[in-house]
Amino acid sequence: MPEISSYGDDSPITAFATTPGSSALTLIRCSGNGALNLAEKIFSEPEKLRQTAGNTVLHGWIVAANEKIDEVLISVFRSPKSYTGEDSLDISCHGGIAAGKGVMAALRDCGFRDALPGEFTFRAFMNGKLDLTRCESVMELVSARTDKGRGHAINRLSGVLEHEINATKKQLVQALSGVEIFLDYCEDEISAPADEAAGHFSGQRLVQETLARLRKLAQSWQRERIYQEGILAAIAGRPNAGKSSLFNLLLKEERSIVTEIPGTTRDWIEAAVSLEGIPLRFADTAGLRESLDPVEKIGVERSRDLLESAELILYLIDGTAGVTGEDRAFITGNRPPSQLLLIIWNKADIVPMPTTFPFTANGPIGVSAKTGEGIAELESAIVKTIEERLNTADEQPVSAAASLGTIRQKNLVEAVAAALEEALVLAERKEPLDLIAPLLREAVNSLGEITGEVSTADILEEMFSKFCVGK
Ligand SMILES: Nc1nc2c(ncn2[C@@H]2O[C@H](COP(=O)(O)OP(=O)(O)OP(=O)(O)O)[C@@H](O)[C@H]2O)c(=O)[nH]1
Ligand SMILES: [Mg+2]
Repeated sequence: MPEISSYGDDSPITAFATTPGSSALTLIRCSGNGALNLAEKIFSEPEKLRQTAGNTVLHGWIVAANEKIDEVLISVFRSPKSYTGEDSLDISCHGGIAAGKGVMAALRDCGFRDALPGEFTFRAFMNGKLDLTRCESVMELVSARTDKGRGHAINRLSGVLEHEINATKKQLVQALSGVEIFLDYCEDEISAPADEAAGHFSGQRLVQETLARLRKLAQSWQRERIYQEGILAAIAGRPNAGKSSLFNLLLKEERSIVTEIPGTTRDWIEAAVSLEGIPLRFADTAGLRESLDPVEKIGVERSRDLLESAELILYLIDGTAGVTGEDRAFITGNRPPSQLLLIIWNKADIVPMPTTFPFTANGPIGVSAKTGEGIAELESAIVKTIEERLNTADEQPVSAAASLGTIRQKNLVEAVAAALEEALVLAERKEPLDLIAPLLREAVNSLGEITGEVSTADILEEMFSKFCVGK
């Protein structure tokens, strides 16, 4: 097999589109110049394959060295009507490990090479089938963890973000055109259009509008990031407060060890759960206390580090011990400014939650991790706490449902906004237009980078290499 270190050729490639394992079917994808001709060599019906129209399905056998490897269905796509824009085949083999492996070996032997990560989508981009925002949404879709995450990715796959970016770019190009005309006129020493000649940048209003649109878009990332990565919610409290019991209850499985011995949990553990479409990563931590036991000590240190990075802390008070000095110190102490905190009174089955507390904080909510009492209320409070934070972040909601899907897009949108802000400051100061023009050009360029209209081989390779193989 040839050593291919970079994307960019159109040779026939193949990859598993499904993970080989115990399943009814395995799907293998093939694409590239000459892919159909190569496949003829190992298909029991070569003539049919040669003559068939695109978008058809053929039944037959994969045969190698006169041996039937598997009975398959081949979906045939002819260029340009395929995902990649090239001649392509999807081979449905029997599931399990052996059938797929056998077919894959036959494909390699007849000349297909293994696809690089994301190479099919890369080719779709190069052949003008998808812009970069849609390519990225393909990956988002594959890794979407909740229905909402899926919905947002589908929006971008249908081009909502691409259209929004192109619309803002159009506005900006319009603003830039007045400046460019002036600069051209200057070169030719011909008199300029009135506005620009008087030193006024006539596109200020357009730039302001574009900037407002981009700011909304940049804000959408905060919500989007949460749908993609989830929120880290750490359960904290003194030893024996019932953290592991609550963790298990929220997960609906016995993941963490629960005993009546304080200091049971040593190393923190994490598990993913979705609450009303919000993906959460709950972490059970070691009970916070000064310990002489070297192992527990390390566990507590590691838990404290985790608590620093958590976006939400569920702080458990052991109802049977009441609010201790350590509880109060944690609740009223310094924490990262963006960190959310929800106070929980546990063991309410033994000691009901008091009506007043010696601190003000979000909550408290009375629960019993033993009987399940109050857990539904706790789950609603968690969702509400996160939603409130998201709503403050979304002071200007993204009306057109266009939202950003990747940090790459977010960085570029912010770069565009920064350039436009600077351009507006210069325009306000009535600075010469040849200082404003480069900023506007830079902004237009960065918008083009978002959709991939402007791109370099390095950027593309870096981006697609993060995709999974077979996509
Ligand atoms: N009655 C009652 N007992 C509880 C409740 N929650 C936990 N317990 C008991 O309290 C003890 C400690 O529970 P854990 O969940 O292990 O407490 P923890 O906070 O994880 O403790 P460490 O890992 O040692 O920090 C166990 O015996 C639990 O059965 C509750 O709501 N009510
Ligand atoms: Mg524990």
